[in-house]
Amino acid sequence: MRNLKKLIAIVLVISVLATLSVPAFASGNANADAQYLEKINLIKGDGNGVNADYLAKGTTRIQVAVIILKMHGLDAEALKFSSKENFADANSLAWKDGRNILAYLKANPQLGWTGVGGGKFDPNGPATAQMVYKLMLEALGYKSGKDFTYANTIKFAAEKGLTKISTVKGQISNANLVTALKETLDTPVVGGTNTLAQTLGYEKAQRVTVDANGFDANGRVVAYYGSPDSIDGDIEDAWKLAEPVKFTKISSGSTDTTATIKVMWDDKAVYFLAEVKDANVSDASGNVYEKDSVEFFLDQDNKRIGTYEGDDSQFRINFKNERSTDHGDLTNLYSAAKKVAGGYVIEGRVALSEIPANGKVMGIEGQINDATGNKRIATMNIFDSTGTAYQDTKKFGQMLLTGKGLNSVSKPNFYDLKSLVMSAKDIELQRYSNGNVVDKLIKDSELAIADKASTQAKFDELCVKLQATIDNLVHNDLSFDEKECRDIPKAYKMSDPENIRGSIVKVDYKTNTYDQEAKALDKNMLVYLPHGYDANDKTKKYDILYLIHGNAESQNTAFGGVGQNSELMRAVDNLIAAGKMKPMIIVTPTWYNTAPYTPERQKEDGMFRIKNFHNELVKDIIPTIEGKFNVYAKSNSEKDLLAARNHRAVAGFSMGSACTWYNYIYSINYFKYYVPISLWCWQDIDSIKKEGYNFTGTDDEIKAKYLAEVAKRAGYTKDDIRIFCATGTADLAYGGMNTQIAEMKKLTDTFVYSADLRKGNFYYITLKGGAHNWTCVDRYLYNILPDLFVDNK
Ligand SMILES: [Ca+2]
Ligand SMILES: [Ca+2]
Ligand SMILES: [Ca+2]
Repeated sequence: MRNLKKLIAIVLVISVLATLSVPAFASGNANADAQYLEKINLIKGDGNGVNADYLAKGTTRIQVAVIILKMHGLDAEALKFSSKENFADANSLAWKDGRNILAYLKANPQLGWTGVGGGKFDPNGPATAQMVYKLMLEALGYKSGKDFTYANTIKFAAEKGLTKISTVKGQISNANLVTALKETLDTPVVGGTNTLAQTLGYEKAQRVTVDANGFDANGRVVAYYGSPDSIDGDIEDAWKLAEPVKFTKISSGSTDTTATIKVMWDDKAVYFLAEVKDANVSDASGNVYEKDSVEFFLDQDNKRIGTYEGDDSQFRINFKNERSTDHGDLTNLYSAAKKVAGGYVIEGRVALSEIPANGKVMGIEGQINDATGNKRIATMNIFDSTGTAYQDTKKFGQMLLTGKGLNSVSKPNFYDLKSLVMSAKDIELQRYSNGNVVDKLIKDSELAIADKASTQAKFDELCVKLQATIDNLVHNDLSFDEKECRDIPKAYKMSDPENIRGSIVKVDYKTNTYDQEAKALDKNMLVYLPHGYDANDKTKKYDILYLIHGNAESQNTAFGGVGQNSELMRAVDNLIAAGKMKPMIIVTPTWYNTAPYTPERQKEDGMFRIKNFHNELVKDIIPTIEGKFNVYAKSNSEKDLLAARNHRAVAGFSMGSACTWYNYIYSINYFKYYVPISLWCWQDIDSIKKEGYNFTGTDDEIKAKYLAEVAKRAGYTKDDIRIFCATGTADLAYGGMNTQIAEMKKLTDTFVYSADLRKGNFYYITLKGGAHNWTCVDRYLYNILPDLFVDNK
């Protein structure tokens, strides 16, 4: 029955046999019914679509024949049919392909089209109510000549509930035809309770009514069951089933750009099609979100709690199909982009972890980033007018899944396998003793994808095998100086069961501004405690990491808050459960003195706060935390805290990375491990001179020498320091970190560069395409955290 939905190629050529006396609409619902039938491709109109003119026209016999063939899924076959045998008057039909249809009907008399006598069909002749109801009754499974006679058609049809056009005399109009088709689709088939629409794969002939912007009565987007033939940026007929939803919320700026999005779903995925009308398309900016792009947000379980959970995602795809995300697993996205006249099209597929069903509601949002040159001039959303859905799932709206019929099935597709192959190709297989197995499976998968005869079962089998092989890669003993940056495993990203899940607690503390005012402050921080942490078990001690956020972020950025379950927490819980990382306490303080989103915060001197945060960290935060939890420090006296240096690490992202370097400079006696992510050392050359250091060279040379000298003056050797750096090639910090780290690499008595920790104490991840966001930070930490505290006795 798929042909039914798929076929659109037929343009019904209708000679205007102007029987203008027929009423335009036999029923008040003809318009709505016509739209529905157009959506399911039973009618197409006559070149200008299904409009009032079309509906007012008289219906011909050939039109009815085509629609009946469509209902039986035979239209494609019939259109291509070729035979010398045909009705005598076939050539009276101007539509040449239509003559194939006539030949097909002639060759298949069991379909009931025996003609009008004299070997003729009279294709342009008028269709009547009696004729249409006869065919409708046959579509429902009743047999003409057995269950009813032609003469008795109208009466028999009425007994079965088909009455709406029974009083129309002579030629019916297309509006009458629509009415009869619709009432037939809503009627049970012979001997059953399912309607014809259900039998043909439509749950209901009723569409969910939506307003002009595409929302239902509850303000939701409606997704019908269906899947595009191919994720390629071409808009196939399957998309006709979907309602276009407009981006009506201008969340920033102003623009003439307009856009719509359509959604569909099947058993494995949600699909979206965004059509953007944008006269000025640009990807000149260095920031992914400032290029012309579409963002698609999904919260599968519709909890919309704020923090992005494992089932939540935000994917950004620009007009060149460059993909990025602030939250979510890009391997769940398959997308295509196409530039078209006056704009661009994005077609995408998001693989589901939740099981979809009719009636299920998911959280959804869409955003258009409209660029001109290297600037984003406006953003447009479906639901959110604040433009902050990228960090807050509460801003999403909702999407109703519907339209799955009794016979509906997902089309076979290879997209999950294709995505997995793409991520498998990024693995440096030479590092693993069993890497060749993955390599073989990649090749097998590519062959299967290219083979038109491959079945869904084959794709699924390869997917399972390839994933299992990747999960079980075993490092060989070869030494690698460059650190690999593996993606967080899908299972880690998505799942964090209670029996491995840690907890987040909030800890209050007192501090002060550590400036001339020395103003007293009450602040709080979050503390991640690994699964199984038992406050009463003083014999089990934990290493501890202080993790510092970036600009405009907060103590909640990394873990989301008490009771929440961020991607980083899922990765850490899974790493610890798998024995790949030591169980550790992770503290996320804030270097801001005021709450997020207050005007006061905007006035804070970030540079000063970053440079001086070591005072608060060492004098207030560390004593509070390490006097409270089961750590290696015997007490929170300065002496005992210093003695536990080997069990303490400091990490930070962006401004937090600058802060991490300052903690190296000013608190090296407190920390053995440093994880600066996406920012270089900000210490200025004047300060270095004022501190009594007289190095020469470029700023980077001076900083590198200074960092080495800081360690030496404190009495530390290369064995007492570990520095694990990271950024991405698309990160604003990439250039600045490169030049500083290149100079540090030269100072080999302090900084020994190697990711093989048997050889070195210092490495630098540079993730290809990695940008300045927490998706990348989470991935760096997934790779770096297993290297913390492993060399401690
Ligand atoms: Ca397509
Ligand atoms: Ca969710
Ligand atoms: Ca633009």
